[in-house]
Formats: sequence, C-alpha cells, structure tokens
Amino acid sequence: MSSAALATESNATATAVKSAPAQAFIRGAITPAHVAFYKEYGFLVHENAFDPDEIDELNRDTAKICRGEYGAVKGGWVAGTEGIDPAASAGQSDDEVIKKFLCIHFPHKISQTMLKSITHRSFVHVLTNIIGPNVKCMQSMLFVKAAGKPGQAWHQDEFYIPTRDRSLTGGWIAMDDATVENGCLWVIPGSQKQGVLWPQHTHTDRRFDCAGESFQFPYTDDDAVPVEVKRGSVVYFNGYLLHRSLPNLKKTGFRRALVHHFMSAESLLPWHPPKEGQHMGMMDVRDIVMVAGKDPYAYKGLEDIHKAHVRATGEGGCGDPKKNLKKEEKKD
Ligand SMILES: O=C(O)CCC(=O)C(=O)O
Repeated sequence: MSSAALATESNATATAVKSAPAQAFIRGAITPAHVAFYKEYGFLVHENAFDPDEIDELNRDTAKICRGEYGAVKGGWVAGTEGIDPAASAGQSDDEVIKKFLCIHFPHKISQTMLKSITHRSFVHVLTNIIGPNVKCMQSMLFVKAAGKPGQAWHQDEFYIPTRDRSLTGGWIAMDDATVENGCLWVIPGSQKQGVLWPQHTHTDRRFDCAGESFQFPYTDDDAVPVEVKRGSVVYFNGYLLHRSLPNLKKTGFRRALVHHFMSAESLLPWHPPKEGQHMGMMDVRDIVMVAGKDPYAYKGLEDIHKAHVRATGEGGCGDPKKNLKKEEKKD
C-alpha cells in the first residue's frame, strides 16, 4: 500500500476515533470491546484507575524525589543536565523544587511509592487482558512538566525498548488533568498496526526536548488525536504507536505523569548490546519487576543495572545532537 493510501486510511481512522470513542474508555472492568479497540487503534484510557489519595501520594513522593530525600540523582545523557542535589532545595517550596525538572527516569529505583505503583490493580487488570497472563515491567519515567516546559517529539517506544513479540505497553498515569493546553499525549491511532519501526533523527524544534524524532512514516499531524484525560486516569499505549506531547503552554502549574513500561514475561528483553561471548539471540535484560503471573526466566535471577537519572529539557540546547542520539539509542 502506498504512503498516500495509508495516510488517507489513517485520516479516516483519526475521524473514527474522534467520533466514536466509547470503547476507548474503560469505566469499570475491561471488556472484549476494549481489547478489540486496543488491538485496532493501539491505545486505551482507564478512567479513575487511581484513587485521588493514591495520586496525592504520588505527587507528594515526586516532591521528595526532587528534593533529594532519596539521595542525589545524576543528570542524564546531555552534558550540563543538572541532577538532583539534596542541598539545593533548602528553603524552597515543593513547587519551586519540582519545576526545575522535566522528567526523572527510573524513579522506582529509589522510591518505594513509585515501585509499589508498578503492581497497581489497574495494571494487573488491564495488562493481563491486553498483553497476556504473564507481565513484567522494565522502566519508569516521572514527568513533572511544569508550565513552559517542552514536550517530546513523535516516537515509538519500541525504538528504545525492544521486545521480541511487540508487547511493549506504556501505562501513563495522569497525576494532573492532562489537556491540549498543558501538553497531554497525542497519538496516531492505528499507527502501531503495521508493526514497522520508523527511523529517528535529531531535530531542532524547540517545542520538544532532546529525544530523537521519528520520521519517514506515512502519517501527518492531521492524523493525530489528543488524549485529554482526568487526573487518576491511565493511558495505555502500544510500543509501536506513534505518539508525542506538545509543550505545557499554561502560565502556572504542572502536567505530572508517571509512566511505566510493561511487556510479556515470555519475551526476552534485548535492550543492551551483547558483550563478548554473549549471543544476540539470547540477550535478556533482567532488571525487571514482575507485575502478574509467572516469570519463565526466574531461574536466571534479577539484575540491578539501571539508575535513576534526570532527563535533559533541551532548554540549554542539546549539545552535539549526533552524539546525543547515539547515546540515547543505546540507553533507555
Ligand atoms: O508524557 C510525555 O510528555 C511523553 C511521554 C511519552 O512519550 C512516553 O511515555 O513514551
């Protein structure tokens, strides 16, 4: 099928999703209609998945992380990205402290609250229906995204975290109402279906942070739909789904979200290149948390490889873009 034909089909898809979204919203138990919607369009929203007090706890914990109460956290791959220094927040309000950071990767490595959220009842319920009975998690990201902070350009999460069976699924917990104005997620419905991973390049678009941007895909921005959700909702999305977020254009406040990445426990996780003597086909990062069911590779034990780190905002420039992308491709 030509790119033009695909783009036309996708425009029709975006219209269908905009006009008939009932099956996109889980309001209680997940049904076969929700699962069918997910398979077709690559995303789903679980409304009221987290109770208000659970979200309050995550927001309190975000302040603790940014204050360095769980220890110092290093800056990420772009030179000059400031890390979290426990001494730096003395005398500052929580809002003043958290607004310095766009996103912290792997918060579950330092916070028990973040770790506990990985096995939340919504994840167990929804993921065992859309992935399968055995589910593991390998990554978390805590977006603070204060007013004025950038979004992330079009990308597919499997570009970063490759599974063997295309089971990668994001579980994006809204810790504030997420709107077009404050930088909610945008998705291209159905873009996961082809199972194609599009290339990435560096970009110079100041609306976005330093992460690479997918290109050469047969869709346009007109094919995208915003996923506006209330605080406490979880947005589930497939690792091949093209998605992005725009900057937070509000004058004040935050668009906080905690996103975990999940996959089937049966799939190996070839996330890092093999070392000398290791076979590519057997590469399997074991820095995981089990969410549901059985771990067929439990006999291998677990590893502790990844460390919490602060992601670059791009506001100070992204350094040498070529170098950034190279490093980022290797990493989380
Ligand atoms: O929350 C955002 O702004 C971007 C999140 C995202 O793209 C992801 O979790 O893959």
